[in-house]
Amino acid sequence: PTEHRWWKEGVIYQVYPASFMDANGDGLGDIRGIISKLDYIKSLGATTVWICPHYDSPQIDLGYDIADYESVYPPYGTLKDMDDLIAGCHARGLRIIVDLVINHTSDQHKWFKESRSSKDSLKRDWYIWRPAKYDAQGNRQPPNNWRSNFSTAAWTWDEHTQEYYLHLFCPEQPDLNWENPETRKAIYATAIEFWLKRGVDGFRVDTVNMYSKPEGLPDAPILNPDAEHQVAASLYCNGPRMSEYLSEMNHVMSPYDTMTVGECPATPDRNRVIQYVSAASKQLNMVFQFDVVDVGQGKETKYNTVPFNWKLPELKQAINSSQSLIVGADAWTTSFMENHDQARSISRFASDAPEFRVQSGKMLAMLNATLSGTLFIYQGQEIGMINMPESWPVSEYKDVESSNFYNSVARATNNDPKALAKAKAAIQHLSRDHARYPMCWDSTPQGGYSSNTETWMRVHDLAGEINVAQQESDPNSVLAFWRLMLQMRKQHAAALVHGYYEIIDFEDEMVFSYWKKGRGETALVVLNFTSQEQPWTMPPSWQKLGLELVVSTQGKTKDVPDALQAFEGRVYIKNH
Ligand code: TEU
Repeated sequence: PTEHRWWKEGVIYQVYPASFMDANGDGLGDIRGIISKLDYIKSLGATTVWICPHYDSPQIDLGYDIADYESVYPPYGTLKDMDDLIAGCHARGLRIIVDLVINHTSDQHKWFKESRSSKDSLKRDWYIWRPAKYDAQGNRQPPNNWRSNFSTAAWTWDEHTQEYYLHLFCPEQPDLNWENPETRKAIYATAIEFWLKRGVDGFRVDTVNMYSKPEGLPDAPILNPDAEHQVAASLYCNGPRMSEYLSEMNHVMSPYDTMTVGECPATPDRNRVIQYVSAASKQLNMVFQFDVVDVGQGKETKYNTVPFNWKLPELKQAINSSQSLIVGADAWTTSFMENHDQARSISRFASDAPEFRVQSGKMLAMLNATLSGTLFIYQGQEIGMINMPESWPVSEYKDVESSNFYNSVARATNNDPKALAKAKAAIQHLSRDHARYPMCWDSTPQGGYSSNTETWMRVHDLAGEINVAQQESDPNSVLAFWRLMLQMRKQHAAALVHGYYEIIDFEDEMVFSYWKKGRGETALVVLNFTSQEQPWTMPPSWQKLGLELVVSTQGKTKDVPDALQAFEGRVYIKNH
């Protein structure tokens, strides 16, 4: 990885508009709120801001159901506010990327309204319509057995035109038909060029590997014979024309100095990923692989698991799959553990118990900030925000993914208390809602997020303790430690951003240590993933003396005893 591009050493801070900062006091975040926090984002050491969907939308899937690519969701603000946000970023030397959601639109998009108006509509073929199938008893059945990503069928029957349409997510998110060149042209003009002309610096590309559907839309293999619909990701991800579409899209962006990061679920095959992200293939600059965030999740459905049902070697291996992309290929990669679709990393991968959560947050900061690739931080991760309190009732969970899942269990088991308790435990651990409750800014009411007592999601019970203002004044805070790690990452980019990752202790279930070998310098990272002290000794090839050292429990320091404290992390750096 030699070619230097601005995004390679970038640190990208992800903002979820609904939950970041409410400037107008309506209980929902907005663009003006984001603008008011740009200095804070810059102060972290971030170089780029990623804004989750800001477009006009019925908000069935929190903005990932877009009704108009060229206008802003009115409660968030106006096009003028977006122009000010773009200018505000650029004035501070920050870049800005926005979400590009083009696998599907909202069912309220004018294209879909036209498409559904009649079988003869000029836009009929812009979405994926199919006639019904009938079983032996003459019952109407969808064209295939696919399940959507949100626990329901992937097809919805349209009474008016007597056909089914495909939606890999909610019924309110019909999939666009990418096979139609006219549709692709319209997507590029409205969703991509419109925003590049306004000055955005790139895109996080939603569900980037789902545009090309397999020929004939075949049934998925039956994984769960009791289920009405089957998981079909292996069929609809990475379809036959993906590379063609992405090359075309890349070409549309080529006059601009952009970056793209594609969201790439269900793609365990390294060679497939390399095809998307190798510089030579000119498709995407990098992708988010799912190996890390999938650790501990159920296979057939993510919630079909029990908390902490994973071992440390699985995490090491998962990290290897993204880190290895830069070895022996002209490809680039990403480092991230959180986003708006994932529960909080402290609660999932370490401990959110009061006595451990600060240590856990710092140790995970060290992990994230020492991995190669472009680094992504999700709002609140930098202050160690944790999952929603377990005492909150299921009614506090607002997201369609968790509520559909919970309701499907209730229906399937006729409200069996044991099944519901298991389902509740799963969403308490893994729901997307944990990333979506309001950002905690200070100890004032509503955590400084809003002046309105009616916030769209409930403010965390611990907002008075875990917040930005409190940590700004504490040199031992998670926030202070993230800042230190980001400085260090910049200073030692050769090892930390570009270096090769080599696991030292693959089998160890308590301690995670690895080398990062870069040009001119090597880093040794050691992380204790347990709540107990762990013995550890420096590899014999290394001498303690003369190494630069950062310890998560102390900051920059000269020397420490060998044994690692609970959830302690260390990074040693040696120049060659
Ligand atoms: O997510 C795509 C995706 O694959 C999700 O099903 C993801 O695996 C899940 O949310 C994990 O719990 C993207 C967006 O990031 C997500 O917010 C949207 O809901 C989805 O696309 C549809 O646009």
